[in-house]
Amino acid sequence: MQDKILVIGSAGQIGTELVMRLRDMYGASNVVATDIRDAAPEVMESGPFELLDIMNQEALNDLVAREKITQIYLLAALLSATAEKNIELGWGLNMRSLSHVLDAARFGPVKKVYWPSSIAVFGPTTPRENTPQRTIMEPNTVYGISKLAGERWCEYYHDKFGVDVRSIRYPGLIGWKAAPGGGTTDYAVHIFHEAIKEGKYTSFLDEGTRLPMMYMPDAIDATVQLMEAPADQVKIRSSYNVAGFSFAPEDIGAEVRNLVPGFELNYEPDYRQAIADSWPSSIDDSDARSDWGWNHKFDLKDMSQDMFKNLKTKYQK
Ligand code: NAD
Ligand code: AKB
Repeated sequence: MQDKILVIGSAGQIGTELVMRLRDMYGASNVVATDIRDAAPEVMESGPFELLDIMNQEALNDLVAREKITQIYLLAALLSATAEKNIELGWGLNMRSLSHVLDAARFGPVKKVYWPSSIAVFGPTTPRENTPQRTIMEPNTVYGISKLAGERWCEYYHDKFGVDVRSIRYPGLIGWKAAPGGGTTDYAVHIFHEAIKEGKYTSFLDEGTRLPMMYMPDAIDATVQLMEAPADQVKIRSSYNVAGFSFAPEDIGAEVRNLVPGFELNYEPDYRQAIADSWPSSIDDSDARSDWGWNHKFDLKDMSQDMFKNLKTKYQK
């Protein structure tokens, strides 16, 4: 039977790109994009789009039944910086959305669920370099606590109720198609926009703040690769570490300067610095590589060149 896919949060940074990839793979009419706000024109015009508030469990269940949904990708969440400013909404949205979707698979016709976790599950007591899959996890942000709790629920629903739920701990994601949604790693996207528009950028993270990052095409590849893997290759049902490359603001600044001569980078760290300081600098993703063949393609230089080329074209239109 042809899978019918529901994407929740499809107006966001990841959804904007993931919906288009899923429509290429499964056929446009088989991917129902939803959000609480309008999505990018290409998402809304290339296939079905509906407004859906994931806090409304009945609306979710109605849509799943009406559209005969068999797979759900849950992307709605408050990210680290925004959640830290709104604790109740961060915790409420991040936890209830997941419980509504997991129950749609436990009690309903949904066969497979994708839910992203984050490097934010780690905390200040976690080993920072080459952070292992299994290690000390004491996150000290609302977002990180919600992601760690979410991972435990995913494993629980898989082990107790047989729900085929799959997850990746994304690092900071960098893409040119959609704006980032309120994370601590967003500076690595803003820097390209400001370099092209103004020739300078003031980073809200300080010099020396080295974090794990990934270019969006690699993140989308990892996501669909994990979802397509045979179930017996998906040995971790909490969430997989995946890595691309790591850098600090001055490293990406140097790459940007190669593309925009004279580019000026300044630093004004704010409350997001403490969040970044609690996260790993680099990630060991050997389980993802050996279990389902994950391999990243882009490094810092490739990513910077591709981002610059695409954004420059976008601004010239
Ligand atoms: P985003 O903020 O860009 O998009 C989230 C989308 O969810 C938005 O379009 C928003 O309108 C929608 N949304 C909010 N409340 C909703 C509700 N009640 N019902 C339906 N939709 C709602 O986020 P993103 O960057 O696309 O991230 C998607 C997922 O990936 C999140 O779980 C996030 O934690 C995770 N993640 C992202 C990154 C990253 O760097 N982007 C890194 C690690 C993990
Ligand atoms: C954020 O900064 O909140 C996200 C993430 C790493 O989860 N980009």
